[in-house]
Amino acid sequence: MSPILDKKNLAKLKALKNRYVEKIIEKYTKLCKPQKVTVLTGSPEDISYIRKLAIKNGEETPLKIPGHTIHFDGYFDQGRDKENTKVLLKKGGTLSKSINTGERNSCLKEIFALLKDSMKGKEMLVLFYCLGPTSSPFSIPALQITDSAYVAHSENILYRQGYQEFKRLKGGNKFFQFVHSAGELENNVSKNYQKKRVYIDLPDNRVLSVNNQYAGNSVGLKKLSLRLAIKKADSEGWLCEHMFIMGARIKEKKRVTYFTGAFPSACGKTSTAMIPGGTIIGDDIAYIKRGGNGRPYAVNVEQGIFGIIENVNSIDDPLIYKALTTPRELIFSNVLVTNGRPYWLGMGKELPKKGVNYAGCWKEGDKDNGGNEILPAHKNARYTIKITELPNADPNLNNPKGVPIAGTIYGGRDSDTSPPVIQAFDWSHGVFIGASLESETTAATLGKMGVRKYNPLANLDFLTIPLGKYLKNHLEFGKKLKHPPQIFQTNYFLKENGQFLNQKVDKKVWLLWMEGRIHNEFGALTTPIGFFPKYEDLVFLFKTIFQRRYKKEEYEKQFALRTNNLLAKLERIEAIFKEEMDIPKLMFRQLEKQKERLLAARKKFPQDSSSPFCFS
Ligand code: OXD
Ligand code: MN
Repeated sequence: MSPILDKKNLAKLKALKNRYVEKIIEKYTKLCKPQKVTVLTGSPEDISYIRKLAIKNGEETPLKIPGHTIHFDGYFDQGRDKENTKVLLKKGGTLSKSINTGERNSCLKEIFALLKDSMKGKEMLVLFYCLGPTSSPFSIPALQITDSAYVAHSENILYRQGYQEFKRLKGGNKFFQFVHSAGELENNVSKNYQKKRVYIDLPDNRVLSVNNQYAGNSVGLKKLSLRLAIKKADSEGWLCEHMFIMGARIKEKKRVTYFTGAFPSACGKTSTAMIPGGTIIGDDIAYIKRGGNGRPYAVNVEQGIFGIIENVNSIDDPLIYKALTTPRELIFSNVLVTNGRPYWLGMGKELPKKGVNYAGCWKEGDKDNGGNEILPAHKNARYTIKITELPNADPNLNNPKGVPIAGTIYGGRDSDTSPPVIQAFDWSHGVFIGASLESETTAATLGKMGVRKYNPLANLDFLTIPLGKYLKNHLEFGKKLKHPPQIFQTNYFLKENGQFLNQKVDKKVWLLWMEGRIHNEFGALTTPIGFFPKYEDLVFLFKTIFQRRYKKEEYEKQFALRTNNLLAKLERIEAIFKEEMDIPKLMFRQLEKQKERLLAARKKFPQDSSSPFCFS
């Protein structure tokens, strides 16, 4: 071992009795040449050390409220970088058209060259975590190497500690590894952002990431581990999904019904997981396995939230807003800071006209080099918090067995096609609904916003197996379940003349309708695209939940069957399916059947959109 690993740190490493781990540390100490290596075991002292180091290094600055800090990512590092994130493949290997890939040998050569000497003068942090609850059939140990105390601090909040899990490996190599360097820094942000690279190396269960800080690119256990776990799930027969897990609770009936939900980021995912009256297990990534009783069980891979802060305000997200404005451990990123207080877009307050933000010292009207106005806070600004800091944390958050899933929701940002909520006819129709998900792009990824993009199961950005194989796995997983979850689709973003047709809070009505459907408490209308809620049931739900009169005109607009738009969507999906390899035949059959049903409806009701009252 190298002399930069002192006795104390060496002892922590040696206690694991794991040659694989030691070899990895040796390899990257030699390559990245840090000034010193610190091994962290997740003890309270080590956790506190990281908190302080992030501040000492200037990666975070304390704010006025105790426990709160602010971190800034570079101006060009404000979202997941799809272009520079690649799955490495052997020469000649292929995946789906939409998955960004690179030739393994040349990409490894490139990234090792970028990592070379990248930690000179810096401290290498070696951390051990567990994806999923500890001591559980779901647990995957994960080793993180990074030169960023902000990354380590974020992981200490977002993930369960895993030093003991590594001991349980008894010298084995069944763990994921993540190597990250922010690279050379200028004003505390990665200077060489043009050389930002995130390479996913499946054969070695590792991801290498360099010249970035934004957590979606740098925090190994978040979206980087998702890619490795999708491959692992594929080979072991379970599902790894970009899904929240939440419990819908009906107090009077003492009933909890667990849902998973896949939404592209910034499309209402966290706010659905946080619907008032329910309890949250996770807002982003779920592992799902078959239980012995024929039901699917899910765990949250994480224990915290790296949430989008835009529009979090005391009316729409009261619990998160309260947590963000009272003392506790929490990291803000890329918000505006003025006099030690954080400000963000849509917080329900007037924002100061100057302060410090992701562009540096900022004042209203400032423009970037391209002449674009710099907003006070970034649209993808975030907060990082432990779920247990929220009063609605579900009691089963850390249950090693997971929770039984009765419903799955697919949701996208769709201004003109799908109604606010529908139920699939059955599992394979539900998989088809998920496989046809489209969504308008948001600030969570770099690039233009508001462009309609295909995003099957909201997981396309993270797939490391061909789309066809991924869909086949879903179909088979459901087929083997005695009690497959009911599948639903939601759309909170339907518009008319540029105005949203729904209020944000309406999602609670849709959730409780879905919950009631699972328990056979509501009827439904059979339409060409699935089951629709009946008007009278929604009247009842709006009245009991919000004491609001739900008008017939609202229902008719929201639940109109937009036949032409739905048919146009099917055409787009069919073209995509045809370009992919091996899309299961069943998906094409579902598509054909849906098209036939829509054409039959158009014959009967030839106008562009038909009222839901046409169906029974
Ligand atoms: C996220 C994302 O941060 O999907 O969850 O971008
Ligand atoms: Mn996500």
